[in-house]
Amino acid sequence: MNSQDYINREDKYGAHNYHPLPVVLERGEGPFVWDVEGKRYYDFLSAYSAVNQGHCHPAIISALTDQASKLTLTSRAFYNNVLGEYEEFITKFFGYDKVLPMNTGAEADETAIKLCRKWAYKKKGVKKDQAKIIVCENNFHGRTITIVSMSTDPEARKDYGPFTPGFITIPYNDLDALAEALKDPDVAGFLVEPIQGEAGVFVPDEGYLSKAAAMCKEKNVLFIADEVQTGIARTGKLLACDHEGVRPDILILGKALSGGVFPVSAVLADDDIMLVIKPGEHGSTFGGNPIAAKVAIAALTVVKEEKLAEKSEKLGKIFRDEFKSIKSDMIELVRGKGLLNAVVIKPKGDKTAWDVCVAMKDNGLIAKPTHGHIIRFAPPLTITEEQLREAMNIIKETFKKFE
Ligand code: IF1
Repeated sequence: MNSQDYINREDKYGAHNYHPLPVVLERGEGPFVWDVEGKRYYDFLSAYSAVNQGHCHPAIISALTDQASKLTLTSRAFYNNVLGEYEEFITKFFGYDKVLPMNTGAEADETAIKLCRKWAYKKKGVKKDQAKIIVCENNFHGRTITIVSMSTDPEARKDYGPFTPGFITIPYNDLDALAEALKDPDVAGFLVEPIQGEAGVFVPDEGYLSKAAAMCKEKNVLFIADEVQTGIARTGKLLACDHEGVRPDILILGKALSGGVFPVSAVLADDDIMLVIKPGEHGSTFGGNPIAAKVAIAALTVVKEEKLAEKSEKLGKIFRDEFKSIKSDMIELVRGKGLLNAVVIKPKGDKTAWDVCVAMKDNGLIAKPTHGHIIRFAPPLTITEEQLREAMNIIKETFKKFE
């Protein structure tokens, strides 16, 4: 079978909820992936920042395989010998009293919404079913009905109504709008991405997060950071909130929490918030399973031992400087933090960001456009400086072809 055969088979038997770049991957190692024809690519998407530790990191894979041959799942109906080890590890790693383990980012966001609402009724005294959560325009927090109820993206919402009530939408990076929304006494929380990833890597103004967090504190509103994509060293710090010394009341993690080898997500908070959820009031079959627990410990250990946040900070600066030196009338601007970057593409004739991505693929580097004209560049944080510069050459050569 060749790539087209694989593509045709997926088209026939799989739902058409994606339009992937025409490349069929078979193997991954570190910053590289190989297609079924044996061609090697630099992976500059990292599964949307789930593979920060590089593909198939040996320490994470052995944690996965060791545990998988012992005990994979007990459900939470019983205790097991691994969950508590993970709970202690991750709460100390991020500095919170407690963790509520889930599987996907969307589940973690849903959990944070439920936790915030219950806290509002039990602790803040908001009237039953009146709790509101402030969210930002162009947010992305997942794809469940309640989460798309918060979305301002017509494509994410079209024909999926009716929607969950209780959300107030404000412009991102706008403290006046936040101040206005915070006047509502029924507001329970402010759910925000420290950098808006899906929207196109929008980095807010310096001080936005710290001022927003302070405004929430003053109004007894929970500051909820969705670090599913920006967390785990991606932006040059362990958490994107760390750039401004902000400690979220509720922290949402996912993706690279497992190094991309298993669905693992988590919600962290202190006791005064987390303990409003009592036994039987929330849960998940796989949430906190022994494999997820061991994999997450290994994935976080790699982040610390390989100093991935420092690497991301250093290499991100090199990436943006190198990109700014590329002379191309298709490059409008490059923005980002650490190794979460995006380039805004100006179409040239009928050539768009998609054509640039296809050309980069032919030259050995894969990335994908978002919102038509923005290309996200997010390699694994384990990429070396030499490899990054080699990848930059591929990008430069590609843009030359469009001159
Ligand atoms: C897809 C986007 C990125 C996220 C944040 C929660 C979630 C995500 C900040 C939900 C997930 C993924 C979803 C994936 C593509 C990717 C994505 F383009 F869709 F928006 F990264 F930007 N919070 N983002 O970014 O986590 O339930 O997926 O584990 O849906 O195709 P999930």
